[in-house]
Amino acid sequence: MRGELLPAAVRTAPADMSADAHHLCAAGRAIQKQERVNKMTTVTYAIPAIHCGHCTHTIEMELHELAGVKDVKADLQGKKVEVSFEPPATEEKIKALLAEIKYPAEGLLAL
Ligand SMILES: [Cu+2]
Repeated sequence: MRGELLPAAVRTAPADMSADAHHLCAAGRAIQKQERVNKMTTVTYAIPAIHCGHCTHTIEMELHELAGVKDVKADLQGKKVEVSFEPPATEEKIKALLAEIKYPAEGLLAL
C-alpha cells in the first residue's frame, strides 16, 4: 500500500535538506497532503432499517455530527450508507452511532 511508503520518504528527507531546502519544503507539504488523503477511509454498510427519505436524512444528519466524518451518502433504494471518514472517527464509532439511532449496520458491503 502506497501510504506505508510515505513515512520512509519523510525520514530520508532531512539528509537532503542542505541541498535545496526550498524544494524540500514543497516536497514535505506534498507528502503531508498525500498522507491526509491516505488516512481517509470510505465504508459502505447495509442498513436494513432504512425505509423512507426521513431515514436517510436522519442517518446523514447524525453521522455528519461525528467528528472526522467527511461525507455521508445514505441510499434509500439500496438500504445502505456510504461513509467517508478520517480520525478521530472510526468504524466502531460510526457503527455505535448507527445502532444508537436505531439504524444498525447489518453488514459491511465495501471498504
Ligand atoms: Cu423512514
